[in-house]
Amino acid sequence: MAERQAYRSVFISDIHIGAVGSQSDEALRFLESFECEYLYLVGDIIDGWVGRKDRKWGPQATGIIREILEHGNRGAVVRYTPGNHDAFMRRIHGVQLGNLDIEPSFLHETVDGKDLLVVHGDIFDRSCTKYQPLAFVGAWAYEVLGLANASLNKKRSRDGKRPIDFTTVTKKGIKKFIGKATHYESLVGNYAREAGFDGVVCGHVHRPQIVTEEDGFVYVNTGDFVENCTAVVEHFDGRLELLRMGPEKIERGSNWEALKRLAAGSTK
Ligand SMILES: [Mn+2]
Repeated sequence: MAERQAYRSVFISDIHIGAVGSQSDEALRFLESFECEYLYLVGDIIDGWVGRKDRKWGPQATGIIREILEHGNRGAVVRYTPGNHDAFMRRIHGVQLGNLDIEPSFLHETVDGKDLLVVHGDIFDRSCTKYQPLAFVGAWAYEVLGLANASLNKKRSRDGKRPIDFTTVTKKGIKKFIGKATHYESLVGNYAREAGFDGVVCGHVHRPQIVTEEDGFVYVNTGDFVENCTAVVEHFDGRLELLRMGPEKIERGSNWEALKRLAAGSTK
């Protein structure tokens, strides 16, 4: 097997293991292609409806779980933030199994000092929240975003900065995402920016992207392994890059448009 590519961090989401359309074999090929210090599983890794008749748990599915655990055995810190399709994992918050942490959200500090909120992102999706009572969504948002916010405030107080009152930010955020004319991307971004993060890494909508705004805030979406076969990596200099498992090799790009152009030109 070819030598593994080394990254500081790898972010992957939405493999939907067990669901029809999951490109589990590509996801496994990707997981076997690198080594890293931090491996973030950004939700919807396993499809919770896997027990149904139309869902299958194939050998690649077991291979993926084994490969994830092996990353941990090799020394990577593995952080799992469950999504809406693997929400059953949310019931075991706070669990630490060796190098595997399961929490609703994480603070990731890039090597060049950016504080990134890592969260699956379904709480910012109106189609997932609109039938829920506001109070429930509020409590849920508070729980999901709490850990990353608390970690950020801890770090801010260490650096002599004042803490951010994320209860207020979360309340404002809920009003916004229950509201009408807002896009998922801007909701997630606005929330993370107001809560004091320098960027956000999420998944959920299967729209891979890395966008750096004028003020330096970075919106990162890992994409998925159903339609796009993408993931995001952090290099040892802090640079973030979008990867796509192409038919022959891993394609790289700073943004999705560039990757799509690459893919269009690649031979099948
Ligand atoms: Mn999702």
